[in-house]
Amino acid sequence: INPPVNELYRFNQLGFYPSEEKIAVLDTVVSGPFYIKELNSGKVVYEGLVSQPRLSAFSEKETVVIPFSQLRTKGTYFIEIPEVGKSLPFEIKDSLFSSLSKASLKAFYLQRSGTAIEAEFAGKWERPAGHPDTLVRIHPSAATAVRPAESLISSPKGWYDAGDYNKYIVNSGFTVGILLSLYEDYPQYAQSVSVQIPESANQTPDLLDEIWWNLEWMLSMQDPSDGGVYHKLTTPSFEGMIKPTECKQPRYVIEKSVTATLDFAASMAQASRVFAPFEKDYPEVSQKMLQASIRAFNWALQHPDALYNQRKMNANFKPAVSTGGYEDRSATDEFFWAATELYITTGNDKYTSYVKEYLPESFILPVWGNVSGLAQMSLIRHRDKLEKEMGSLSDSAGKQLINYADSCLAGVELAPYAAAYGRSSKDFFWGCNSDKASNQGIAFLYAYRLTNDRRYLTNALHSMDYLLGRNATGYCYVTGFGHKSPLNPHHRLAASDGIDEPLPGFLVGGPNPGKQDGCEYPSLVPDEAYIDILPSYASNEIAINWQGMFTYYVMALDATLRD
Ligand code: 9MR
Repeated sequence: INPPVNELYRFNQLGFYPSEEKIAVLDTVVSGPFYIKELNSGKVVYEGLVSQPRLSAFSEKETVVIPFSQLRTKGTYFIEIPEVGKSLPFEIKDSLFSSLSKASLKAFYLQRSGTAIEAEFAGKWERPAGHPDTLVRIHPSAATAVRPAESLISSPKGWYDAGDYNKYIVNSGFTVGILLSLYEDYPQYAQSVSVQIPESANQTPDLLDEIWWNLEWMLSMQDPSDGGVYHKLTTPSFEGMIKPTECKQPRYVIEKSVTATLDFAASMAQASRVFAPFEKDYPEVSQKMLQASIRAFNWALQHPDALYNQRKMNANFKPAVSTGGYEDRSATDEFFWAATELYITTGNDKYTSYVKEYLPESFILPVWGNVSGLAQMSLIRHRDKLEKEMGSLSDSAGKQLINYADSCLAGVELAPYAAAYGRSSKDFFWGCNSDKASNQGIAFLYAYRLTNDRRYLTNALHSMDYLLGRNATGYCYVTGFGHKSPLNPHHRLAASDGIDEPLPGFLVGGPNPGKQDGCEYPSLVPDEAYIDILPSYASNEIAINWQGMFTYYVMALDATLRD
């Protein structure tokens, strides 16, 4: 008799590396033996005992762990526990993350605004150009004598922010920052990755070509007369779930803000040093970005209180704007990031006082609303060229990061899904798959690079296993990957293209008991509060900042573990 396939088996749906840890989880309690069988022959290749039950810290859920790290032979297998049934098949193989890595970067190409997406690069996801953004209006909140309200500027290209079609500087700067950090941390790897985009034939790595698509747009968001940067380029309200070419609402640039201007300054300073060796394809951009960064930083020094507040803005100016706010209560972390990147790029001591003043007391996971972690990562990364005081600030940032990683590992042996991530109800909120799971995974990778302690690398892999299937919903949270992945992400490009499969390679936001979208979720247990339906923007959207963190995370693992 053939026992039925049972989806209570949860594991990384991409499979396992031959020589790394291999763990599956059963989403219920049994005891006794499990068997790993070869798919074709049904032959038992490994047997072991399931763990003691592990209890969730915030739900009634109990799991058992199925460890089979000693099985190191490449092949295709399934798990079988007599009283439960069989699992779906999985592979043990090399280069586990190479196609996911490429797809995660390629997703940015698919997200490009203002250009036709060609079949040569995107296959069936080709589409005509939309949102040229060559005639963008100055919103009254952004008007000056030189650029009066309703006058026009050109601000093309860039990536669409997320499921919506707007372009927001805060989130763009953050995304560019984490992707540039990926390049700076793994330059050889990044140079070896080609993802077939229109620029692939040039001498510059595809990762940087893709980043340039967005940097070029960002440069056009700086007011040439004073150096301040518009907070966003947006329609007054969100468009419907329609194609780019069907969008008719006017597009505006909205008032300058200190957070947008500083995120711009930071990412431009970082980009300036990263692009310097690629003058052949990008002549003069390095200097141009540095000048833009310095001007932006100076504007921010003169307007430290220019925090974007959409409600206040709407009380004073028309048309009212209801799209993404990316509001912030403080710009000290943005000052810290911008000053750090400007210091690293220029060596100019004038920036050190801000770095000293704003250095936090602990490591802070970088998210769009708090960018300190990007600065801390840059300080750590550039330790060798930092002198005296800056060098010791870098050392303390390194210690803070290791302390953070260690704090995540306390009690991890008893984690119900055998990962540091996902053990606390606080791990689940809007965008948590990136802002917490991927982010923490990256912190483990940093701790590994700083210490060479393999425990950190293993835990980085475990949190990736979590995202790719070893979790409470059984989803592999990346479109187009795994046997159960999101089919209906909140993504206008995917919803309107008439193609059944979503655009591939995108990480979705993840479980979020806050359910701000008002959808009917199957459960409000924190790690189960996820629903794969189009309207669920609070659990099932995609976004460039989330994608940027995820791309860093999967590419860094690929770079570290590929043979
Ligand atoms: O990623 C943002 C998340 O941290 C916030 O909690 C949420 C509500 O303000 O907004 C998210 O960003 C959205 C943005 O405002 C508009 N584009 C879609 C973004 C992802 O949902």
